This record gives sequence, C-alpha cells and structure tokens, in this order.
Amino acid sequence: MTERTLVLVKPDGVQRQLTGRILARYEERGLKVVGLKLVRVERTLAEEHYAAHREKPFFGGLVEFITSSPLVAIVLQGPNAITVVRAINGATRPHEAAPGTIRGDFALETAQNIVHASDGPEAAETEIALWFDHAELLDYERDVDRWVLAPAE
Ligand code: FUP
Repeated sequence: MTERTLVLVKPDGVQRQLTGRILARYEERGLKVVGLKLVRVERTLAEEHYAAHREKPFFGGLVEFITSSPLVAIVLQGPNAITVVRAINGATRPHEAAPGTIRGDFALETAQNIVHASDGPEAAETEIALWFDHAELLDYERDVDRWVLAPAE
C-alpha cells in the first residue's frame, strides 16, 4: 500500500553534515520526496511532536535537543514507506541498530540518534499535518517510477 511518512534529520544529523547522505539513502531505495524543508523548531512544536513521551524522564532533554539547532523535515512516499523508512533508520538505540542502517552507521547515543521516522499510519498522518502545510506537500509524477513501482494489478 502506498504510504507517506515523516522523517526528521535531527540537529545532530544536520550539524554533522549528514543530511545529503541520509536523504540519498531514502532516494536510492526508490522513495519519493514529497515534502522537504529546513526548520528552526519552536518549543511548542517540539512538545507536540513528542507528546507521547511527555511523562518520560528524558522528555525535557529531548525537547532541548530537538530545538537546539535547525533540523530537516522530510515527507517520503512509496509502497510501505513507514516500515521501509524505519528499517533504513535502524533501531532506536544505536547499539542495537544493524550496520548498514543510518543509526547503525552514524550514531552511538539514543538521545542523539540522527533521525526520526513515524512509527505507524496514525502517527504518520498526525506528524505530517503537524510539520507541513497541505500546500507544502507536492504530488508529482516521476519517470523512474516505471522502473521502481510494479504496475497496479
Ligand atoms: P523512535 O520511534 O525510534 O524515534 O523512538 P522513540 O519514540 O521510542 O523515542 C523518541 C526519541 O526519544 C528517540 F529518538 C530518542 C529519545 N529517547 C531517549 O532519549 N531515551 C530513551 O530511553 C528513549 C528515547
């Protein structure tokens, strides 16, 4: 099923100049970029994005971190995009992330694990609406889709 998912290249990824390499991994897989921007994150947006973690001990640090420097917000589209992107990113805790994943290759700390991706269809819908205006999401055809996507049955 075609899905859309939200990815954040968090401040550590941007500061470490990994944005291009990270974006390339999603593009090379065949996923389509339908939204993309550099964002200086307001505290209210950060708190809303991580609302599910409000009661956790790491919540304060998480909000501090995500607002500390600009991040890159991306919406990716493709078959099973939510699952595919989480697999590309690797496990939340980098010491559990397989080599070849973004976290398995670039991160050591859970609190600075480079990327965020929506963890399910509901989260994806909520998060995309939180980070992007409708007009910022572009629907367009790619010639390469003939080679990336199987014909509809
Ligand atoms: P993920 O879906 O992979 O982003 O992971 P979670 O939603 O469980 O966690 C969200 C963010 O909270 C992580 F990216 C990093 C941070 N976190 C911590 O700092 N410590 C923890 O023990 C768990 C998560």
